[in-house]
Amino acid sequence: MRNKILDILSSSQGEFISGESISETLEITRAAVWKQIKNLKDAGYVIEGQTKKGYRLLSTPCFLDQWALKKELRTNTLCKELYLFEELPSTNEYCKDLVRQGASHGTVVIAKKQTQGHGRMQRSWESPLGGLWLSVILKPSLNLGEVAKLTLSTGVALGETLRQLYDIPVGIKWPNDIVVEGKKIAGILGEVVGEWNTVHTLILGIGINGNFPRNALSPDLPATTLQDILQKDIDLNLLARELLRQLEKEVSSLEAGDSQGLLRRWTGLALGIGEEVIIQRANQIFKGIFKGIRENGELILEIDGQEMNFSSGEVSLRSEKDYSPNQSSRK
Ligand code: BT5
Repeated sequence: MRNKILDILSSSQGEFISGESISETLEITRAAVWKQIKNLKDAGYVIEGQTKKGYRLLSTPCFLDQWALKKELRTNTLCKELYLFEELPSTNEYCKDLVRQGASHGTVVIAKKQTQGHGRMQRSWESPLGGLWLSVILKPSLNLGEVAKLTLSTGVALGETLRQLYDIPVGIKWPNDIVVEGKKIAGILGEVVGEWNTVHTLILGIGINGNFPRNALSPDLPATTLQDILQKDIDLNLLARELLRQLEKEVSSLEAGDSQGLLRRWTGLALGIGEEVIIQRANQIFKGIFKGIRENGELILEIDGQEMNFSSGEVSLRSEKDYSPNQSSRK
């Protein structure tokens, strides 16, 4: 009923629509209409009511809401199925259950808050209320090697979305940290599930620090939030929609075989290319020039004229100015 009222209000495109006409269309009492409108207002919808004219929808809430998110979703395959939770341990873990139950390509799971969000190698991911904690189930027409590139595609989609919506100087720190002025604002976790030989399923987890202050996170993290940067709350539904649209574009481009395009777009957003960087692998330190990445996402480091490749699982990258030399080093 709630969504039907929203459909009616939004279809009148800003014009007033009488309580009587809503009650007739939905075959409910005027009092029931009034109650639903009150609930919607309490949920953050701004609805103007005038005794003679009726109601009109002025704006949708900026916090996550299923109807508001799906309203202007311009995707073809992503988000046909949407699960939105007040709280989950982890949206990626929830997706794993859905995959076991046969969830389809493009299913999206969002939680307003996560209690056991995680990053790569089971590192913890802090996910307070106000962020966008989202996972997408993808079953793309790609072989396993290509599927792995989708985390690069997600970095591009995320970088483009944040630049276009908020005009902020985001960059990608290899392999896939999304950073503003040296501080992480979003992270990506891609997990391939399923057997060899079957359709490869990828769960793409994306976490964006949205409408909460920086101090809601542990003080030692080099992190920032959109609220801190923009000094206002943003519409999380719009952010999710635009991100899914950009992601769909990237998935299609990879399915069409355009790895070179992906590499070009990734490089355009990457931080530190051409600069001297430090790579730490276990206790070894490698210092060299960050030349870029290979098509498979490996980082190319030039050391004394020789190129070395590093894959993301095992190393961490720092620019030389961030490096504090009180750690064991060999090179
Ligand atoms: C990531 O891992 O950056 C991937 C994060 C993916 C989170 C999403 S949220 C939706 C989905 N459900 C999940 O359970 N996960 C995904 P990694 O590169 O391993 O970075 C993890 C490190 O980032 C931690 O060890 C902290 O140092 C730092 N960190 C933790 N929470 C953070 C936050 N909210 N903002 C910035 N940095 C954070």
